[in-house]
Amino acid sequence: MTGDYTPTREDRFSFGLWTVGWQGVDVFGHAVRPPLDPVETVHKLAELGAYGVSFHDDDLIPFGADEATREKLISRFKTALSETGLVCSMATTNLFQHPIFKDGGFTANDRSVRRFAIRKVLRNLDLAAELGAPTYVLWGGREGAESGAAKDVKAALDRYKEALDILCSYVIERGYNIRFALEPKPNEPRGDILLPTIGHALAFINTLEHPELVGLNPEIGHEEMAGLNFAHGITQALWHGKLFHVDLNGQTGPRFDQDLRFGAGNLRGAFWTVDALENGGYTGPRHFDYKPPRTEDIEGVWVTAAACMRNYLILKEKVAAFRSDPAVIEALEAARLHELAQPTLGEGESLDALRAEEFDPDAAAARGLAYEALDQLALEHLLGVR
Ligand code: GLT
Ligand code: MN
Ligand code: MN
Repeated sequence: MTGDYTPTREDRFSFGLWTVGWQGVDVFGHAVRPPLDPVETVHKLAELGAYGVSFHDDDLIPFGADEATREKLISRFKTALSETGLVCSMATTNLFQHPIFKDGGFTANDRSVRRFAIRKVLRNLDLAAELGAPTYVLWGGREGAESGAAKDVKAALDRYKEALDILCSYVIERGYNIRFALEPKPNEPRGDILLPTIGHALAFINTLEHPELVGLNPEIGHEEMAGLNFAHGITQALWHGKLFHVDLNGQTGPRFDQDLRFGAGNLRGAFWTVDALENGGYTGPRHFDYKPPRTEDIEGVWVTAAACMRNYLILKEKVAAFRSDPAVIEALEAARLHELAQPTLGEGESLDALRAEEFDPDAAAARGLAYEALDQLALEHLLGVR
């Protein structure tokens, strides 16, 4: 154990303005904290060791603000970025808060709402390009329904695709160096949300005119709400070359979206998530999307932000120790991981050879795979006894 879990810019940690800035308004209660000035957030995140910040248009510029206010707020934000060296690592659009989006943005039945939603995204894309954000997230939390007949799902998917095709053409036409990342979620705030999981979103991307410009921003909590294995999900996204961004947080099983700090909730899942990111070729920001609980004052908020990064670094160290432990290397061998990496047919081998092969299924079936010994080693690394 090195004991030094101080984040540096090289760790590429980033936070959304809306995370530490969450005032605690929920379905049952009022705000518990005063608004946080984005400029203060930028300074504090830089001080804590983050390298990037992300934002929704409305996090920075209140919905409906006039042009002069907008310009002033953008310029203050830019100054804070240049004073601190923090980068704008991602931008996104708020298509869920204003009542106009109660039936969604891109897939609202009301055509005028869809046109307004696209206008809102285009406007913030210009700002994202100006601030140098390489990734533009699209979380369609309001794209969905509470009841069966209210949404024609095929038509809604046509409109979703149309919106993405328009946005991709726009960034190409403008020469922006921006890629889109869809963020799946199964439910909440809508009863059922379209593109509910990583798998649904991956399939959808294949229908687009510019699939190369669209990838994913999966969130731990969102996949776990659906009972899915996050490490497996992001590994498949990486396998498809589609893990453009990631939302790290904590969740305890299938229930409402908890947005706990990273490391809280499913800790074993967090261990395998860090393993998947660190050893799976992910090079993007380690972005935290969580909500500091309503119990905390602003001091407590900064405790949670620091803890997200610290927990990531602790887990990163544990994962590295696990992967380099000679007992683990031996256990992986015993578990035949090297065999899985081998193609099932030999090079140039015919199916005749495969069919003619002598094989004793009972003998093969009797072999244990020793996975439990391997998993116990992982658990002991996580528990800190190895
Ligand atoms: C909202 C949501 C998050 C998304 C954000 C991006 S907004 O806070 O709960 O999961 O990542 O739009
Ligand atoms: Mn969430
Ligand atoms: Mn998210």
